[in-house]
Amino acid sequence: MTEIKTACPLDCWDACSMIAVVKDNKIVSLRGDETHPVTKGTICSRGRRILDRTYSPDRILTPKKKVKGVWCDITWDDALTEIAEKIQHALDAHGHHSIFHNYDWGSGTILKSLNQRFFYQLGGCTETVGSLCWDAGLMAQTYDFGQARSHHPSDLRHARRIVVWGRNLPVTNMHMVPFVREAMEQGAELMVINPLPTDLDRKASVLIRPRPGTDGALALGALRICRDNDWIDKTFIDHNSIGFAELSAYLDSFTLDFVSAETNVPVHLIQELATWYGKTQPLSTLLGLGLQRYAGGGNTIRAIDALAAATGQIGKKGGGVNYANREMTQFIDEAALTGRENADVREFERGTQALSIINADPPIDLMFVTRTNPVSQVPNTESLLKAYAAIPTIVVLDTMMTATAELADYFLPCTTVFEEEDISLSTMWHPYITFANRVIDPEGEAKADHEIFALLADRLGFGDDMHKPLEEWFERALRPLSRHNLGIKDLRNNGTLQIPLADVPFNDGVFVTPSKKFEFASKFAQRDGLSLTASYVQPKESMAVSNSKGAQYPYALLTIHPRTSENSQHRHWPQLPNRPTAEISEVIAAETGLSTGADARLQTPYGELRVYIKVIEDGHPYTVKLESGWWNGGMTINQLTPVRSADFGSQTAQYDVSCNLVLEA
Ligand SMILES: Nc1nc2c(c(=O)[nH]1)N[C@H]1C(S)=C(S)[C@@H](COP(=O)(O)OP(=O)(O)OC[C@H]3O[C@@H](n4cnc5c(=O)[nH]c(N)nc54)[C@H](O)[C@@H]3O)O[C@H]1N2
Ligand SMILES: Nc1nc2c(c(=O)[nH]1)N[C@H]1C(S)=C(S)[C@@H](COP(=O)(O)OP(=O)(O)OC[C@H]3O[C@@H](n4cnc5c(=O)[nH]c(N)nc54)[C@H](O)[C@@H]3O)O[C@H]1N2
Ligand code: SF4
Ligand SMILES: [Mo]
Repeated sequence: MTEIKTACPLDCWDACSMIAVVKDNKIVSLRGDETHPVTKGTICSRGRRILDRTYSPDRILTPKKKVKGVWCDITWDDALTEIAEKIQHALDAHGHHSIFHNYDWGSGTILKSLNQRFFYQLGGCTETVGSLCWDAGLMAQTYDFGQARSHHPSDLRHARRIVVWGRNLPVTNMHMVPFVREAMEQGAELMVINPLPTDLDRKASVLIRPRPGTDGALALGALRICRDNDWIDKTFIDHNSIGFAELSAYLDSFTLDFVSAETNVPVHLIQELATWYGKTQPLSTLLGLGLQRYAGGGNTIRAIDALAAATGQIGKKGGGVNYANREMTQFIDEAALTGRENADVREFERGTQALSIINADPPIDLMFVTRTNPVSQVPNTESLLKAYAAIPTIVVLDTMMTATAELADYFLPCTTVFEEEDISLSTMWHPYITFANRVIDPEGEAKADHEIFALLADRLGFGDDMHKPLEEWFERALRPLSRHNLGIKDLRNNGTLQIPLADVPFNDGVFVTPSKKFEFASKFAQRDGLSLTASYVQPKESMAVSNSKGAQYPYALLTIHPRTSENSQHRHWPQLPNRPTAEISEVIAAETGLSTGADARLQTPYGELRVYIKVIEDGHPYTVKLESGWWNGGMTINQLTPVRSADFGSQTAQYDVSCNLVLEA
């Protein structure tokens, strides 16, 4: 038996390192790596299930080609030769923009950037940009701070109060929980702001259940109270920020009555929120991604940034508005792997890709899908299915059949992390990267993505560019670390390496904005056609919620991240339910006559899905919870969601949707 260190590649806050126990080229067990400074030996069920997926009977281990609607076996040689011919044909007929690389972050390791390199070496391609995930918040923090940065996890112990604002911490970021517990053992208090219950709520001394999509009004209302009571940090405002006067002028309309009506939050809790920020030092805000998936999602994050900055919570131990850790990207040179410089790329936003495909000129001849399952995960499945039906050839690289692969013409089986050598990192939270050793030889005929693309490149005449020793790619990617005398050798030796970032971002009072100050008023935002300061943008659909009796869609629908699956990846463990479960409040149960176990139709303006009902006791009374990621027999959760963009970045607003529930006759 040997123990080999590897890492979880999933698109997750935690980026755990793992230890695989191997005997005769077979992994006999998998556990968390006790030596990881943050994740300390525990992994979640999603990480564990990468092992189940590796050995699953459902895994596809040979290339497949669909012939007259039926999947048939094909050799690698034939599959790659046929696909290369199709690429050449598309290039000759319509140029490189007719080849569409549809990718996302289903696996977040460094070498996956080589997938893009292949397409750029064709001269360019069409590729997906924008985000189903976090872009509105990233953009907001770029306007305010210059970059989204997070405190080192261990810094939380300095916080006197912690506000978990729209992050489902025990489910999506479980390794943060011990840090919260430690801070609380030292006396910190906890507030949770979330329309839906979370497992953290019982630890909280204050719970706020806003109407979905209205947190911007809540933050601005609290800031107005702080300003009116002089609970603001004048030194920070005068010396380290610009634009507070402009924001302050806008705050007057955020009266308690207005904010309470808008957010459904009682007046005393708005006041409580203001005292938390205004009268506590230091207070740490742990922001999630859920609250920016609305029409006004970017402005919501700017409003929360402003509340924390004006009350002096920035640049201090135990403070910060912790959303993401984009500073990490300065040390990982992705561009050195993608080689984009001379490529001519046409960009389709992920969320609006259906329309872009339909209207494309030149048209899309060939679509490659890597590291994503868009049919399940992109809002408004119906429009996507129509668009994909018009694409002559679809090639999917994956390990198992997915809602998207079902539509493909070729399925190319790729390896799991255990069968590859790579580097895992996350830019969502902590500053540690881990070397993922190759633990076993690939099962069946599976190949790593970069190998598949290198073999295709051989057939198109640029194989030399893609077939470099992996060490060379690692060195190129980690070159920025050399200014700290660190590199791939240190990573290999240590297994896990800390990227040298400050534990407390902006502790010198210097920001990376154009003014080098925190920008309550951002000229960059204005340049992008947005308001100078944070403003409140109502959600498009949930305003009808609880306001209009008899509305066709009287409830808000939140399709949040699933507890036991990474997006759509583990939706069939332990067993694929024939339909998903919608959690509803007692108020909705009373209004609709639905009870736990009932079979219902969940309707939105965009589609309908049969669901089972579970009545829960807590949460915003007019909000329905459904976990995303479920798909089955051509049905997905996203058939209920709209093609809608948030205000900032190229972010989808898939939580900004209303619904109704009807008992199935
Ligand atoms: N178990 C599990 N963990 C995951 C993932 C997974 O699929 N499963 N996915 C990973 C990925 S890709 C991501 S992006 C992250 C996401 O991590 P999170 O941001 O924690 O998760 P989300 O499900 O996006 O939404 C977070 C919370 O936002 C709340 N929320 C929704 N709307 C509002 C609102 O208007 N106001 C407020 N205050 N709260 C609101 C939801 O109720 C939910 O509890 O998780 C990662 N971790
Ligand atoms: N309604 C609703 N929709 C959502 C969300 C929501 O909360 N609600 N969340 C959004 C968010 S935050 C995100 S990040 C997206 C996620 O959207 P996706 O990234 O599409 O999500 P996954 O379901 O994780 O699909 C990843 C796919 O990549 C495959 N894969 C994994 N590793 C590799 C690899 O190394 N190579 C290749 N070729 N394939 C690999 C997996 O098997 C899986 O099929 O979904 C978004 N969609
Ligand atoms: S999914 Fe996240 S928490 Fe789970 S093992 Fe992977 S990195 Fe760790
Ligand atoms: Mo995400």
